[in-house]
Amino acid sequence: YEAVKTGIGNSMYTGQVAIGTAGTAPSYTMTDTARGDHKTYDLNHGSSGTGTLFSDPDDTWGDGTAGNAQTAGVDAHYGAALTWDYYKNVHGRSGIRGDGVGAYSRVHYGNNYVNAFWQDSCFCMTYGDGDANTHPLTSIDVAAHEMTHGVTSATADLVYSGESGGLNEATSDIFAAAVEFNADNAQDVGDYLVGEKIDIFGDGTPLRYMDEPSKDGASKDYWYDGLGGVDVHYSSGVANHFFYLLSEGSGAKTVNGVDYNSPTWNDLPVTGIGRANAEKIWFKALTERMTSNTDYAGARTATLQAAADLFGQSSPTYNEVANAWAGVNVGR
Ligand code: ASN
Ligand code: ZN
Repeated sequence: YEAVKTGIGNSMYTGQVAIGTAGTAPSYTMTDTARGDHKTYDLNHGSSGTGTLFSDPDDTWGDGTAGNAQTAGVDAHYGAALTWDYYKNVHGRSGIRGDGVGAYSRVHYGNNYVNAFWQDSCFCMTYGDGDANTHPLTSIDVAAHEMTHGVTSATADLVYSGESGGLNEATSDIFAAAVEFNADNAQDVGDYLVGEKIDIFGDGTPLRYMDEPSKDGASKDYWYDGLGGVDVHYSSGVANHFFYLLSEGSGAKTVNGVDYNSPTWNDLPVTGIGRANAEKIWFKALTERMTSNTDYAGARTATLQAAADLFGQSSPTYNEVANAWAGVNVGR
């Protein structure tokens, strides 16, 4: 038994945060003993292997700038911890597979690499440093998005193409938002935007908008025959939109200082059931009802079954699930 150490991390996007570390002076490592020994490694611009496990003599990590190699490690390690805590505290799931075993993170992948990704093969996630190696893709929502790909693989295992691929991507965006809201970090408050911190476009706009996905110029707001032929990062828009409508309702609303305005396909209103209920429904549907080839019609059935199990088939909550799907042109 080794007592849990708590290091101090100076992150890029979330200020000063506590991170789980292991060891004793002068050789601490970025190993989160409270969360399945999740480790974070420095690829130092390489693109294979695990590079070097982050280590530090005084357990104070990073300086909040991209110029310090530890900084991106702090953000990735913190994002993994928040995601672990979310699944544990909100859904009673211990780790990605529910077996208490941590994954690992790799940062500083390649050069000017503007992406992040999950791999089942290593049970790990990897982050580039972004444009000019100065915008690491290590925000809370991106970390939660990637780690959730692991959860999806371990559960519904939605095939990453066609409509199931869009549902796979949406699941990552939905729980990315959920983790960010639940993190309650003053420097990165929860929102229904994805990637607003990493500034991929250089103009402060996010990667994706859940209230009206088409605002990104490519994502789809509503189901149509042919949606399965669209890139999974855009066909996800329909389920992201469903989740927003179900959580917050249609029309204009401000949440944590961000203005949203969510339309519906049928112009009928949807009354929000609250984020916490919507999260429970999507998680139960993902882990108990969806399978690898679930499509949008199947996702509707799966979430209605989950809502019936959780709230009852004659509950107002169940009816709003149907209304939110109708609002995105699924099963009207
Ligand atoms: N960042 C992307 C994602 O997680 C990488 C990919 O296209 N798989 O969706
Ligand atoms: Zn993804």
